[in-house]
Amino acid sequence: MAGLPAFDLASGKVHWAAWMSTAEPAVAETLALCGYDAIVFDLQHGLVDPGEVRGGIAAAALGGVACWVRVSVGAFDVASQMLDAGAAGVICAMVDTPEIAQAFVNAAKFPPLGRRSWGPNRALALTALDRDAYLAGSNRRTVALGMIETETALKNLPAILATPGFDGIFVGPNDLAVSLSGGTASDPADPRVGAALDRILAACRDAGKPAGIFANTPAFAADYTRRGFAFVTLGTDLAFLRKGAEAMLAEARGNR
Ligand code: 3PY
Ligand code: MG
Repeated sequence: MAGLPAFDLASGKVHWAAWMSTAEPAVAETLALCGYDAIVFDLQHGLVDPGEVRGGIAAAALGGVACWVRVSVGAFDVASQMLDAGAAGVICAMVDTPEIAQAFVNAAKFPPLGRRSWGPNRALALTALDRDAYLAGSNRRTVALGMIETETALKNLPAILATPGFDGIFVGPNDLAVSLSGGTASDPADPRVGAALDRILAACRDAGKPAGIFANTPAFAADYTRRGFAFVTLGTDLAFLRKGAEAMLAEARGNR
């Protein structure tokens, strides 16, 4: 087998991912055939546990796309486990401080950058690499993105980005709206969120690191690519299902 495609966020092209709240292998496999560059499985707000995500990773990877997993802040051991299971990258929620960024890097990167422990059992098969080749390229190949989604994280952005081994930012615009509104609103169209996005993109450019973002709708996604985000996610799988099911029912009824 050829192994997984490279996932190079510095390439200048926009990478599109489908976001999954479930990890049903047949759904992951189907989304892998839809033209997305990657699939993100969500262990923070998703409806799944790590065992189910392992099955989803294998199905999507065999469908030829890179797999990512979002973990909750503090669940750093789970980040390592998902890389061992073949994830190409991990996204950690709520990275508010450089200390959290360092703890995340410790889990996601082998020495000398971090303290990831050896055990990439499934990843060896899915990448088609032997032990030496996997270890030699792992810190470059597996990507660790931390989520900026609070006012505190914005304040600490330069220090977070300066963490060695911390590959870049993934923005949570919904939580950012909640945080910047003092807990009174969750609308990513809030101008305070727009201003924060410009600040994040400028800091990432200064640090030479890429920025990704979760898009609630295709219209938000178009705005984010115009602004310069390198990695944009659409979804969730449940939203894809609902939209498709509603559209097919409306078409079948012929608006009667
Ligand atoms: C956010 O927008 O806050 C997210 O975490 C997206 O999943
Ligand atoms: Mg969030």
